[in-house]
Amino acid sequence: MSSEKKPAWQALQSHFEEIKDEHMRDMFEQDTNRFGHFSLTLNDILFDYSKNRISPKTMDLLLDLARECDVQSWRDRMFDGEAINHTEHRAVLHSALRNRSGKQMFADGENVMPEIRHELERITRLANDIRNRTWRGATNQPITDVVNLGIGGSHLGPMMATEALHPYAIHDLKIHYVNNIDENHINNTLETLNPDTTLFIVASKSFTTQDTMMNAETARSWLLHKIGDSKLLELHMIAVTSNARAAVEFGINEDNIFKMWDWVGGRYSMWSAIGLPIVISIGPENFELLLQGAFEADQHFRNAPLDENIPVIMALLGIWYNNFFNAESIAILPYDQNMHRFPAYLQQADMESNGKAVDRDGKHVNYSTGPILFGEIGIASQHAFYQLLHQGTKLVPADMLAPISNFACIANHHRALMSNVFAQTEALMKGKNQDEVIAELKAEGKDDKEIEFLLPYKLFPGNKPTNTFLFYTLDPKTLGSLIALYEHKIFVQGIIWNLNSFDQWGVELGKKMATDILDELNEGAQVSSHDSSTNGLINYYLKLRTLNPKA
Ligand code: G6Q
Repeated sequence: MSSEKKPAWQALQSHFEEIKDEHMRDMFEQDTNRFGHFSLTLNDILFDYSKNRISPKTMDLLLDLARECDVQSWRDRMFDGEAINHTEHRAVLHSALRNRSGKQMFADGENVMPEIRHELERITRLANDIRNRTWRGATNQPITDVVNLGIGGSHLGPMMATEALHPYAIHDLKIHYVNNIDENHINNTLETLNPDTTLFIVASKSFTTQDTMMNAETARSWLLHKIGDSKLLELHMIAVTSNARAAVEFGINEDNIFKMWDWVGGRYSMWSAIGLPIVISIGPENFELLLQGAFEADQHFRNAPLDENIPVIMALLGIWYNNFFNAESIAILPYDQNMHRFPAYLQQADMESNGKAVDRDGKHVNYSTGPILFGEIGIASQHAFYQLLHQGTKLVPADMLAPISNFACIANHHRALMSNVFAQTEALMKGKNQDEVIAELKAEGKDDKEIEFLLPYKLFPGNKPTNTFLFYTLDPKTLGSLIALYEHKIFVQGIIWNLNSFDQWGVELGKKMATDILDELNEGAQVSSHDSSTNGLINYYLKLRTLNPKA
């Protein structure tokens, strides 16, 4: 049965009519322990969801929806290694990569744990060799710079995590990321590097992705130009891929190829050897803690009752706004500078997973699915787009994330930071009403005419929902837990929308067309086979490109 025909969905629709105009201000007044009723913890992570437009009845109905959509049995099917990615006939087992239980996990009837442990040992050895300077380049110098060449799922996770865990990074080793086929990216990166002390990781599950392969070829030429002998290339280039044959053909030594599996999707792969830059940066022990944090979130997701299950609640709140309030977007707003790529990471995880309009039965859905996810560092955003959150016409539910303490912790900085977190969630919830605005303007000495004029501009409607995550500090374990909570939230929403969250056919069309157009650009003759806009753009490009003989 399609999701919106479920009895709980219908009940939520009627309940929405009852509650839609209620203000959270009143809800907080009516229930003085609203925070106690609507907050949960996982280790030191506090999840406060009390500033949402919900009542106990809303939560009961949303939980009914989760039950009617069989969230629990789908969850078990995922952890049991069933091929729930049905369009690609694949299991979805990123949780196996961080399975610390000592128990077996299966894909296609095969226990995947021995291979996972084996690869983890291999990346640990490699990372240690680089970190303790045992790994030497062609001129016997230690590695000072590691460049990850990858895109999408082979880029965003490691980049986000190395940034987030910067305080745990080894100091005399720099990690760089190149994902863009635009030559500016690799050129700007190579400009600062010395081939003798640089190691490239070609990170590509398929080892066919145009962007990554082109960057890998440029990197290989740059290395060969300096070190000359192609046999020495193996000291400067390694690969992470499930296509070992292509990596060997490219010139990478078999011993330096780290494995990926079909049952890990790119955007869920930072826990595998794709996380190698993270291991090199923060060290194997810290990487194990990252895995441990994710494992603990997995355990929570598997075992906590639905009404105490953080990712389930996160997902249901998202459904509430997306499908009943018709909110189109969500904002991810970390109050930790090191989390500056966290929104970008979640953007892929969420939008590539649930940005779909065809359900598991091949039918076009007639309800809204994955939201537009955007975000930035909270503090910077306050001075940029929060205006729209506070006074715009759109409802944008937001997640705020903040550490109670951080590595450098300077009290005046950190207390000021935290005061902003608390102030923003309160301001978004409460808003500012007419009486408050008038009293404030009077106190400023404004006359009645000026007050009447300014009043509409100074009103804040409030009733804007936020979730707040507070955690002691952004250490590897906490980061692992936070990411896994979001992964499971996305999973639960996919189940409720009856989607396959683990394929991504939507990225294919543009890729294929780009390949065909590249042939036309290489040929260089004027084109007429496309629509008039595309013909016009290509022909304009071909004309002006003659200005630069290198273009
Ligand atoms: C992620 C997607 C996609 C993928 C990239 C890179 O889930 O599948 O973002 O990770 O297209 O693919 P390769 O790792 O195969 O180069």
